[in-house]
Amino acid sequence: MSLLRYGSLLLLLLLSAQSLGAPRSFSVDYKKDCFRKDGERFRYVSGSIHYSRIPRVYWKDRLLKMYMAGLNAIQTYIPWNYHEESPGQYNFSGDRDLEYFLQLANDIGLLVILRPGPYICAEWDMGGLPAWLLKKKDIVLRSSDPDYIAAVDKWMGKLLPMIKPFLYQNGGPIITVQVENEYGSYFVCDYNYLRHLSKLFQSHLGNKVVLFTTDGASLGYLKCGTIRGLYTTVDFGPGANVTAAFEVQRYAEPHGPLVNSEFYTGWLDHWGSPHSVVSTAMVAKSLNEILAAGANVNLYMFIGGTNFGYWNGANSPYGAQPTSYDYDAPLSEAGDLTEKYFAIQKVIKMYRKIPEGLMPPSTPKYAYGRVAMQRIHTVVSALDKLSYSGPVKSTYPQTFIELGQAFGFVLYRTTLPVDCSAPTPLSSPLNGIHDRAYVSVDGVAVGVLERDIALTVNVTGKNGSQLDLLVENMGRINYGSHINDFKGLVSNLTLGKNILQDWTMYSLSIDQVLSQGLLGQTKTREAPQPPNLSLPTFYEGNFIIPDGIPDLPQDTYIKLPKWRKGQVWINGINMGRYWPARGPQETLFVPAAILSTTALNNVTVLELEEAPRSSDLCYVEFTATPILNATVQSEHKHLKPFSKEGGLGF
Ligand code: 6GJ
Repeated sequence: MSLLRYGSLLLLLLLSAQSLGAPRSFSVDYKKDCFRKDGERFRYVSGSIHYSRIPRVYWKDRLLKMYMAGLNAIQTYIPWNYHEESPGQYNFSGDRDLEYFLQLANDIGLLVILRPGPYICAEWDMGGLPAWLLKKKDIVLRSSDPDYIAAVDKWMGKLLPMIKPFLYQNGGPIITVQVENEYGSYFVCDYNYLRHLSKLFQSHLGNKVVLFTTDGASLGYLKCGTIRGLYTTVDFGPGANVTAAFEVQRYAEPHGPLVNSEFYTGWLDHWGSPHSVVSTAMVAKSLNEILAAGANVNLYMFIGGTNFGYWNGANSPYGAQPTSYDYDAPLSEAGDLTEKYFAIQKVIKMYRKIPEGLMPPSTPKYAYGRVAMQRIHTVVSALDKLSYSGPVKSTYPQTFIELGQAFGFVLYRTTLPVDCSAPTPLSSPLNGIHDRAYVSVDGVAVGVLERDIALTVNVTGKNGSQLDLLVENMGRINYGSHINDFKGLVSNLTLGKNILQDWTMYSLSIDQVLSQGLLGQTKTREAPQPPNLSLPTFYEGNFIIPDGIPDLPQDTYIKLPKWRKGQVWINGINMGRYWPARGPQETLFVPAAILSTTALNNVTVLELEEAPRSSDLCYVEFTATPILNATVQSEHKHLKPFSKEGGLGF
C-alpha cells in the first residue's frame, strides 16, 4: 500500500475513532514540547475573564467577543470568598453560577484554563481567601497550618466535584487546572502545602487532568513555586525579553509546551495613583514574539470588569484598588471593543483563523442625567436600624472578624476620659486604623484617620463627651506577606497619654437594610458641622426610566461631582466605592440589568466626608462616558506605582 493511501487510511481511522467517541484527552507531550488535544498538537491562545466581575447577563456577550478575537480558550479564577462568605454557606447562584459560566464557554467553543486557588491574588479581597479564616488570629495562610488545610479540604471537597464533569476528558471545556497562584512569591515556601494541594486536586479530579503552577519569570520565584508533578508555567508582560523569560520556564521544564499564563495587557490601579495604561503597540509586539515562539499564552486581562460591592483588594504599603477593574484591557470594563482589541485580533490572525460571523457590538450607553439627592440619615441616627445585632462592649476595641463582620463599616464608640479644652491628639500609635476612620465628638465631625497616612487627629471636648469612629474596611491586601489583613481598630488608640478603653462597637448591616428598603428617613437635625467635613450621612434620590422607549434601559455610568468619598447603591445593589476627592476613577459602571422601566429607580449614597452643601449641587449624574483617569488629587502622597520588582510590574 502506498504511503499516501496508508496515511489517508490512518487519518480516516483516527477521524472515525474520534467520531465514535474515542476518549477525549488533553495532555503534555514532553517529546514534541507541546500540548496534545485528542492526540493532536495543540496551542492555546487564551484570555482572562473573571465571572465574579461581570454581571451574569453579560457573560455570553463578553465570551463571544473573546471568541471573535480569535481566542480558543479563556482563563478564570474561582474566588473562594465569593462562594463561601460564611463557613459552610455556599452560593453558586445568579452572578455566582460557575457551572452556567463554564457551560456558556463550552457552548461558544472556548476551552477553559481554570484557576481555583485556593488563593488567587487577582486584586480581589484577601486574594480570594475568606476573611473568616482570620477567626484563628495566628493562622498561617497558604501553608500546612492544620486549620487552614481543614478549611481548604472542605471547600475543595465542595468545589472540585462540581468541576469534574466540566473537565475536557469528561466532555467539558476545562483543559488545565492551576494549583495555588504564584506561590513562589509567598514567604512561607511550604512544599508540603503544594504537595497536599496536588494530591487533593487529583483525588477529586482524577489523574488525567493537567495540573500546573504559575510564577513570575525568574528563578527566584520558581524556587518555592514549583514541585514535581505540577507543570511549571511563567508569567511576564509586554516589553519583557520573551526568550529569556521562557528560558526560566525551561529551567524547570526542559521539555513540554512553553506557556505564559499571564501576559499583562494592561495593569491595575490604586486610589490616589494615576490610571495605569499599557501601550497597545508594546502589547501587540510582545504577543507576536510569544506566538512566533510557538508558545501558549493567556492575555491577563482580556476583560477586567468591576469590583462591585466591597470585593476590591489592596496592596502593601496599603493601597486599595478602585471599583473599576478596567485594567486598560482589550475589552473595556463595560465590554466595549477597543483599539487594543483589534490590534490583538490582528496579531492572532497571523497564527490562527479568526471566526467569521457577527461581532457583538459595544453596548450603547445612556446619559439619564442628574438625580437630585436628599439627606435622609446620618449613620449614627440610623444606628438602631443598621445594627441588627446591637452593640458589643469590651475594654479594648475588637476587630471586624471578632465582631463577626467581614466587609463594610463598624461604628466604634467610647467617651473622652478627660477634659480636652485644648486640642488633644487622638492617635493610633501602632498604625491600627484598618483602614479609614471618620471621627466625631458629640456629633460633630473632627477629622479622618487613615492607615499608613494619617495616624493622629486633634480633638477637643469634655470628660465624658461621646467619641465616635466609623471605621471603613477598604479592602484586604491580596498580595505578599500581609494578606492576613485584619480590619477595624486592630490596636489601641490613645488620647494624649491615655489609652482609650471601654468601647461599644456596632456592626453595621448596611447592605441588608438597603436591599430591603428599610432605611427610611430621620427628622432629627444634626449639630452644625465644621467647614469641609460632615458626619457620614446617607442621601437618597429617585429617577424614572419610562417604559415603552425602545432600547431603554441601557448601560450607564454614575458620576458624583463635588462629592468626596463613599459607597453607592442602586435599587439596593451595592455598585462599589467612589472617591473623586482622590481619583483616578470618577465614574462607576452601571449595567442596564439593574435598572427598571417599571418601577422608580432608587439611588442611595453613603457620603463619608462631605456632600455638596448647596441643594443645587446635591445631585448625582448618569453619563454615557466613563472617567477612569481623572487627575489624582494632591491631598494624598502617591503610592509608588505597584510592581513585583519595583518597576511598573512587567
Ligand atoms: C499576578 O501576579 C497575579 O497572579 N498579577 C499581578 N501582580 C501583582 C502582584 C504581584 C506583583 S498584577 C495583576 C496580576 C494578578 O494580581 C494575578 O492574580
